[in-house]
Amino acid sequence: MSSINGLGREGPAPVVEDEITSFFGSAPPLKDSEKIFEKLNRFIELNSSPQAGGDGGERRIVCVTSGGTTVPLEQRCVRYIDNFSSGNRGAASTEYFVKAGYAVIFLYRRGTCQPYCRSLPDDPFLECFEFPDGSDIQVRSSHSEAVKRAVRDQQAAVAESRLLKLPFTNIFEYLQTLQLIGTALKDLGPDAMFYLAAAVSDFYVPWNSMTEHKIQSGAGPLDIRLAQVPKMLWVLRTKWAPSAFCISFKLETDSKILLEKAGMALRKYKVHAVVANELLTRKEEVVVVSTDGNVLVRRDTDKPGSDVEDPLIRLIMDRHSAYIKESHT
Ligand code: 9Z3
Repeated sequence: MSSINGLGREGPAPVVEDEITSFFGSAPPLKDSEKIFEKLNRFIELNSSPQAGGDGGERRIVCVTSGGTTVPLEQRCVRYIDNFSSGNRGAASTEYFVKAGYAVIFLYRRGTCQPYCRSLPDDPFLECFEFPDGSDIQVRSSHSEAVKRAVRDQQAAVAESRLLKLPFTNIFEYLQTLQLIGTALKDLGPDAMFYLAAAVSDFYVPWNSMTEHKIQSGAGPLDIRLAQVPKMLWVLRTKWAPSAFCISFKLETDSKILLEKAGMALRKYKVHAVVANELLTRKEEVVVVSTDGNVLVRRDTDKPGSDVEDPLIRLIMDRHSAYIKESHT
């Protein structure tokens, strides 16, 4: 049987499944996995009730991943390899999804950009407050509007159960938490979406071949063999949440290969679209690559402070609506 979202026979070889089993089998246990699971199910339940959508419908839920994963080199980690991502894309996209009525599970790298904090200074907590003439602490007038907006919007999103934040640092935590989210969202079928903006490591050191203690520099030059991280997109699309609408991202620094690589990812994983972006221009424009063709999405340069995520999320939401409609016919 074929379906609009099934991977069918073209999916990657079954060897991927063995790699995935071995990745999860050898990974250190996810801390607080039961609490995370409970939080997730509560959030999904609250947003799946007929009242949640407001106009009688259920609220759509999107998992936005954000920030880069680390690859530890030691079990008691002192050194790690990192992946570039400030988290701005994920944070901005989350704000636009919430504004549009989605409930967002924000799976983010600790310490990266957070929703509603983008207009605050880099070190918001310390920069935003002052003690005028020895009186009590207060928000600096120059930051007052931005702080009020950030606090109000973030608290409203959390109070209305529209935002659930789940942190990760390394590749193990990221993929284990994504698996929990994927399986928890399975029953939502096409109403669920994955928007995978996190920069995920391609290579890692398997936990059982990693040294426990800090690598000693006295031992001379270091040779490390990195294994390939199994392509979890495949398992997300075929097993965890096969009916969910799925958007992945492709980042390149060479514009000449970007669209070709995005097209390859689209065909290989049968995601519903790949958002292709180049490192230097990622805040200005992206190309949404899908079987309907390529769409260039640009930030509105006439509007100061506008985000490329504004038109991008509108386009993705329209595609999601069409997908839900198609899935029900
Ligand atoms: C992206 O391409 C994101 O748009 C950025 C956002 C990481 C460029 P910032 O967080 O940047 O706003 O600073 N994310 C996906 C990157 C990635 O690792 N993609 C993999 C690939 O290109 C596929 S999962 O192969």
